[in-house]
Amino acid sequence: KRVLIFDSGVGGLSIYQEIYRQLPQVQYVYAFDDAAFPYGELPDSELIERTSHIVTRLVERHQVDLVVIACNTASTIVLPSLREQLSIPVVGVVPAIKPAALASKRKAIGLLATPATITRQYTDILISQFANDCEVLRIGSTRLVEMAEEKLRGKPVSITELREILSAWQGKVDCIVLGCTHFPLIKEEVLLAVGEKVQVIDSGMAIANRVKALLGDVVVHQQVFSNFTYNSAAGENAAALNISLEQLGLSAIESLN
Ligand code: DGN
Repeated sequence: KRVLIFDSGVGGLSIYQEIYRQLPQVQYVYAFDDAAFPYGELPDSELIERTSHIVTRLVERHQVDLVVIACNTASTIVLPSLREQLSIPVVGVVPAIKPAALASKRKAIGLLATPATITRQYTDILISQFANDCEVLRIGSTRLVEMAEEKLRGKPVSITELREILSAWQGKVDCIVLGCTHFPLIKEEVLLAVGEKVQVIDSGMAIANRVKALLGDVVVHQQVFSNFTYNSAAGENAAALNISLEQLGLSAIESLN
């Protein structure tokens, strides 16, 4: 079985790690659209068009059995059209509002995502469906996405800068939703910056469970695939990222051009 994981940048690697933990015998293709990064600033129509184009092409090229749109910004808008175009399961990643609402004792949640995700109708619906007994304070930040990318390229995250971005939450929330797949990559830094006892929730494990259920029992015929293809729409950042990929135990870079 082969799974395609797609994001605008390195964020989807946080989702890949969770899925791989549960399904190490599956073959993975990782694709990131660094030509249009960051997605949190793109108009909706362009985002839908780009992701449909790239993902349908990759599905065909790599003959995958399942797609994970490992990007909240894309998932909260492109899933209906992608599912219409593809005949294989498409799993989206959206903010983990429901588990956060259940976990929050003070009924005060912080949602950390991209500027696009926090204003999406999809997000409003999630909140009114699962967290209408909670106060949900939203922070949308592109800078945080960049900081996660920089971390994977070897630049340390500035806790002071992070603290400033998160300052509106000081003492107000007891549960934080990481509503962008880049953010689990800087989870420790977020906890440090918040500096108090908060629970941090992301969507990784739920996605891995869903992928496992959809793929069913993966039969391994003698051969174990640990092959991982790294796909970049523009290819320009691929070389810089290769170091981190090696650290993650991944290999192979392929350009989409
Ligand atoms: N990783 C993406 C998400 O989960 O929303 C967004 C990153 C970006 O392109 N801004």
